Amino acid sequence: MTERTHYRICPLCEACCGLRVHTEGARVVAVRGAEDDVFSRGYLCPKGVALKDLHEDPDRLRTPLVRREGVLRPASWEDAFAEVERRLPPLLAEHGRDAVGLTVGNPSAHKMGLLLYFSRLAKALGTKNIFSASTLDQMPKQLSAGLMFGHWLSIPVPDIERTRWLLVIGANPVVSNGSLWTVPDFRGKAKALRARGGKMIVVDPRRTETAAVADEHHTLRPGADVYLLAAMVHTLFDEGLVRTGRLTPHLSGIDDVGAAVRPFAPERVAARCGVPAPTLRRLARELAAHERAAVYGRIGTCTQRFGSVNSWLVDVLNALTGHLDEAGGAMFPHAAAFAANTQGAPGRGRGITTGRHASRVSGAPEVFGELPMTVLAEEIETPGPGQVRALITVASNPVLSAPGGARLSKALETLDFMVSLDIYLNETTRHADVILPGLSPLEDSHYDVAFPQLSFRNHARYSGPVFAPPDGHPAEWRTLLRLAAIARGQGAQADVDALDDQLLEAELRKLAGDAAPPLMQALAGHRGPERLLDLALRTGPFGDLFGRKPGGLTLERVQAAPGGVDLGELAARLPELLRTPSGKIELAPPSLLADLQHALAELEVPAPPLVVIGRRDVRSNNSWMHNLPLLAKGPFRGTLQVHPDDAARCGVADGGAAELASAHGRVPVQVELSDALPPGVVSLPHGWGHDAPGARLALAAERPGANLNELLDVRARDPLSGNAVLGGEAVTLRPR
Ligand SMILES: Nc1nc2c(c(=O)[nH]1)N[C@H]1C(S)=C(S)[C@@H](COP(=O)(O)OP(=O)(O)OC[C@H]3O[C@@H](n4cnc5c(=O)[nH]c(N)nc54)[C@H](O)[C@@H]3O)O[C@H]1N2
Ligand SMILES: Nc1nc2c(c(=O)[nH]1)N[C@H]1C(S)=C(S)[C@@H](COP(=O)(O)OP(=O)(O)OC[C@H]3O[C@@H](n4cnc5c(=O)[nH]c(N)nc54)[C@H](O)[C@@H]3O)O[C@H]1N2
Ligand code: SF4
Ligand SMILES: [Mo]
Repeated sequence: MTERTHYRICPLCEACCGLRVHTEGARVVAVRGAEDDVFSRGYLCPKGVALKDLHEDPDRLRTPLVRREGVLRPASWEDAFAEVERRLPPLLAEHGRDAVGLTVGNPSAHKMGLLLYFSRLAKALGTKNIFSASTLDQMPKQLSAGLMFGHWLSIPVPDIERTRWLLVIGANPVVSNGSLWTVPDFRGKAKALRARGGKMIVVDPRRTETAAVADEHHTLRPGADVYLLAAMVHTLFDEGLVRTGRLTPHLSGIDDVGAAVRPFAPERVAARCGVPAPTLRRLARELAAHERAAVYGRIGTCTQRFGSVNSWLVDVLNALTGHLDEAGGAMFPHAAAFAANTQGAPGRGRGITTGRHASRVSGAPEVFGELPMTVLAEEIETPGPGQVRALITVASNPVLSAPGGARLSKALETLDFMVSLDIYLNETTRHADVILPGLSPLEDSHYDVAFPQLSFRNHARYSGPVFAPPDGHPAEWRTLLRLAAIARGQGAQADVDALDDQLLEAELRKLAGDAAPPLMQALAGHRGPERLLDLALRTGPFGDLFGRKPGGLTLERVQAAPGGVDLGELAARLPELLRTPSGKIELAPPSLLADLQHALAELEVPAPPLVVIGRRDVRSNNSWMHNLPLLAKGPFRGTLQVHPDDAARCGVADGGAAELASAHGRVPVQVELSDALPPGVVSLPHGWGHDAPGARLALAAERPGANLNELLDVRARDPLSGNAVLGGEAVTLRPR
């Protein structure tokens, strides 16, 4: 049989590598990095190779499951949708729209069909109870970017190929392959930075794999980022290092920032940080002195009580040292499609609003249309008007990925109805009444909807399906639209294509008025996500504007370039990108200024003797890739890393069994001694705990690991963004 190769963009993490999938007939022979990919240049990691295992995994669901007499059994698509129609609309009719909750998980950000269509389902449901992985991850960064620059996704990223000095705080891109920063082969780029005389500094409680390729590593006490960052900003003012350059006329609130950081002298906060005051001052001076420098903070800075303040201070540091929007500094990518900051009038906009409603039980404010994932359980448990009685999960596994999984599991059992769009019967979906599986990534087409606006270089890339989907298995956008039709009262038999036309035409009418019908006509060559993509590309900043800019991008043009279209290095975008009502960069949003002062009150709180933080591993991906042979083989990766001093103090040994406990839960763990951690800090990765009865993950269940989130406090949140606190919980450790 002849071997063929197919180009496929990897949908597993934010690096978005271009891959070559080699096939023989219906079989995957090999997966390699695509050398001719204009963006990733041949890079890939073991997870990309494991796409073969994912495609072939016998546990991956290929038909819907419907609960009959208490047991999830294979069913036809018709029967599955009929069951949804039988049970969901009556609940909505009796209890109102908020009676259904919707959770949207991480893979949704990596699937063109899910990302472009889940909002259509959300709108059809009309519920306020929308939850996503964003509030377990990056909502603080989205909030600070929204307040400063006017849109939730206007997030600057280091211009790594030109920078000479890079400070990485609370991120481990050598392992994670980058986040809110699409940067395949971070290790290679970091090496190149140093080879051209540049310097990389890592600030992290753990001496990470990224620290191993850096010039300096500073051990920070968990949760102390706010003090470290505020002390650096303090130093800029204290030592007269503020230089705002070209952006000066576009900046608002510099003096307010100066006043707000005055109490945060390095000498006052150094002990809390665990980083000496002279080092804090030197970091600020080096940042100011280097012509091409950038500060990058990620999940370690977000999943904290002061996550939003931290995210803001990172960009304040870049702005006050003249590194924002400058070559080699922190720059804004220019996405060819779907970026809100390329739409509407340039330079000014409506800005963002939060708190348009609040969660019913805890009163947590809405942020970016969502409520915090950690209030889901209480919204299901607490009776009264607006109680969540039905749930739809879309590619999300909150029983493992959110704090308080055991409690959530119990709550899910009490639901009147639950539907999951998911490819596995796992810890969360085992509670569903209906599971509707998505396609294998190799049966699906792809364009990165979100990540080009976070990419180290501008690009547009598309990949078609490697294999045709199995007969009768709908793409996920069709499944979402069918659910939307049911929620809209149009029934399970509604014509999905007609509904797709109708929704798009209504949007085009809003945007283009009478020009809508000819636009629909011009787009008629595509359906579904491809049609939305063609529209977005053609009307985007590099688009052909439907013939008005000959040579501009269309979907056809991107499809014709199998390694993608390179759109060049990052270029200055301020003030054009701004969408704040003032038309300025808001350096001093009042809510952030106010919250910073709350950090002072916590400065003197004594540190617990032992705290737990998370960890990522190259061969693992959040909660769902532990069932793939290529990734599961080798040493167990879900260990508790413990400093030898702590191990001795607690009486636990390398390889031994122990119990890790907090005020919220206790889990059995396997100990691994490591001096990468400072004494007083242990590390356990999240996403493990695959021993739930009723799940179908045969390989993962062989070494289930422990669920870190059982130890965390569901009430611990960043109050501004609603993001969960995922690090720094006080724990005790003892032999088992
Ligand atoms: N303690 C702690 N907790 C954390 C984190 C941490 O650092 N520490 N990290 C947090 C972060 S950053 C995130 S993003 C979240 C992630 O948490 P979630 O958003 O829950 O995502 P995953 O854990 O990746 O689970 C993905 C789900 O999608 C399903 N799935 C996979 N592919 C597809 C597909 O193609 N279609 C469909 N329909 N389903 C699919 C999987 O079976 C699984 O059920 O976890 C968070 N939880
Ligand atoms: N292999 C692999 N890759 C992944 C994922 C995965 O699960 N596995 N998940 C993907 C997802 S969804 C995301 S969001 C990204 C996340 O990408 P990253 O943000 O790079 O995530 P981590 O590797 O968890 O790095 C966070 C770092 O923060 C440190 N940290 C912990 N507490 C603190 C603190 O209080 N302060 C500071 N400054 N640092 C702290 C941790 O030690 C860790 O090194 O990774 C993505 N890529
Ligand atoms: S780094 Fe690995 S998982 Fe991430 S996109 Fe590249 S190949 Fe896929
Ligand atoms: Mo994430």
